[in-house]
Amino acid sequence: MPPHPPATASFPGLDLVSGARDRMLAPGAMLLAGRARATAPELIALIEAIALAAPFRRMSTPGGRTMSVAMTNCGALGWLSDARGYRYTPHDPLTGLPWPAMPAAFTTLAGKAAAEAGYPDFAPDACLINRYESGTRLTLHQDRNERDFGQPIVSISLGLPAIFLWGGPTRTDPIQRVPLEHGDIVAWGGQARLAHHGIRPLAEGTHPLTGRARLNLTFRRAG
Ligand code: MD3
Ligand code: FE
Repeated sequence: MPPHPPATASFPGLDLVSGARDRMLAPGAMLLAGRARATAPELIALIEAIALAAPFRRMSTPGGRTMSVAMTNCGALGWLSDARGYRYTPHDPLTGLPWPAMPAAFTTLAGKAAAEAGYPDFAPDACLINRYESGTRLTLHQDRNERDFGQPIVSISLGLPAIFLWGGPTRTDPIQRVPLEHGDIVAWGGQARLAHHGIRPLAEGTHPLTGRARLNLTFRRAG
């Protein structure tokens, strides 16, 4: 037994030390715990500015349902869902304008995280911004609308915590639950790139930086 337990071990969720919960979730998938915590206030202010130009909206699924997650995008390409299917477009259909540019602070942080996870040349051209409130969920799915599955995906969690669900390449693979907290970054590539994943319905709460919401940035090389 070590003479002192790690300073954060008894306070799950309150570990303020970046990296204390780092782990490989599976080959190709790396949790970089708390890595976005220091820049979070800046990231949130940038999201608010993006949402003034390209408002959060709940999209329709090809099957005619309305998603519970509110979404917007920045970068050269934005992810869309509507009656015609899922795809990336250079313009916001709500305004007819190009999606707001991806802020340098986003690109830099996503690139650093990818490099730390073993993907050194990640240059995202798409950033999907998801907003969850109490009860909002994302059902199990794969991300397969991108051109090159050899490119990783980087996701940054801000605000309220969530339980991330993830399985394997087939729908019936066993599902792991991974708590994601404010400032956590996950990089997914290699064998993990086509894993099924989702978010459990968000629990109620308030966060000093995001209020009653969780924000997630998903960086992709789409084109
Ligand atoms: C695992 N968003 O928008 S990002 C999505 O928290 C999406 O909003 C979630 O899944 C969110 O498509 C989680 C984490 C993520 C993204 C892509 C993955 C996990 C992944 C691709 C393969 C495996
Ligand atoms: Fe996804």
